[in-house]
Amino acid sequence: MPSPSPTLDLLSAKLAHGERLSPDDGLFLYQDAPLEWLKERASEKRIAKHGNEAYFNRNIHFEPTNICIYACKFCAFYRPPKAANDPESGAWDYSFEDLEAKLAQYPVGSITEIHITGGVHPDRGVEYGEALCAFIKKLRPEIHVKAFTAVEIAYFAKKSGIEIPEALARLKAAGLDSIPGGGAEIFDPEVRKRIAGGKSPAHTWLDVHAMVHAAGLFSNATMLYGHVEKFEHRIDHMLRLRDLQDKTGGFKSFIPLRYRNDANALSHLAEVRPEDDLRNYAVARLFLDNIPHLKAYWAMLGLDLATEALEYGVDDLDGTVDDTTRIYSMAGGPSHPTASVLILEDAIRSKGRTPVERDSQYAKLG
Ligand code: V47
Ligand code: SF4
Repeated sequence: MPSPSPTLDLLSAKLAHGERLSPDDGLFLYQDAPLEWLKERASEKRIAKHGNEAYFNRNIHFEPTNICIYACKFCAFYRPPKAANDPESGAWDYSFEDLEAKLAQYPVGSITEIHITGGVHPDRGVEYGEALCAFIKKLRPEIHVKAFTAVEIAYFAKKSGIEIPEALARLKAAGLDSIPGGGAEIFDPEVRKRIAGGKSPAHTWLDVHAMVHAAGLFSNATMLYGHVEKFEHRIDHMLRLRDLQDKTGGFKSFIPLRYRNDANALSHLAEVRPEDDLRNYAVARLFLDNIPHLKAYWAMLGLDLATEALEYGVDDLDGTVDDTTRIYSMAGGPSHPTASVLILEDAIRSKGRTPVERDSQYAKLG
């Protein structure tokens, strides 16, 4: 029987031999590959890497402030510094005592990680980041502190008048364990300018992560998609991550984030369809071949679609979250994102996978 597509046959052979896909191959996958074919190839790759297991962790988020010097167009979360004292503005700025009260809700052993990201507050340098990490470690030394995006860290260093490696060394000494993948958005300069004009450029994000890895810490990487970018921009984004990962090996997880269109300056844009999300996960699994874990962040996507994504190359659903994030609920994600361990385990089992609780470095727990 004649083959439906010589290019698909070629790509199947490349993947079967563990050959790396070129940017043109990646583009073909986005534009022309049937979704069923992508699902099968991505599942083969995730099984080769992780067997039948799918991961989750027990975590909470802490978003210290939504006051931000930047004004990314896709962001429903930030409030400008002038809103800080306006009770009607929706701005917040939590104290360390607020954080202590939040942590007190979680007995020792009930969470393994705190994920901290927030607005880039104009007054905060590295001293703030150090104090926050040290405060958490003093209260709860057993909790992994995954904190501050590359954008926040670049600003800490600038505000304190020091180089980024020094800022990182100080944060690490104070208790920082890893950094999250936020702030990457889309690296292409034109698209970045249109959606996140003013925010630090792609090379700063990549440089900060390279320095994080050189400091002996690991990090994650995100990609915000489904707004004004084209498929070539997504490929360019993943290519830059793939190149850096070849050099440092310091990324643990890649987290594609679908643009959500509630209450922000790009709300006129429609969101992409669930099948586009699934295609994006599968392409990421095949093209971005050197970042071990592919995460469907259910608090952004909804648990049903994140569960479906387990069939498209995803091996991690993130964590229990427990209604501690507002970045997505303010932009159109689930309004009170919380999942018990049982809910996450059931979701994973519903796809015939074995649930595995992990720590922040993906060591298996229990
Ligand atoms: O960089 C903001 C995104 C990111 C919207 O490392 C939006 O484990 C969609 O980094 N629609 C921050 N996305 C969140 C983040 C993250 C999340 C989960 C896990 C990890 C990890 C990191 O949130 C921002 C931006 O790309 N974001 N607004 C929006 N309207
Ligand atoms: Fe600020 Fe981050 Fe929102 Fe951009 S995405 S406006 S940097 S909080």
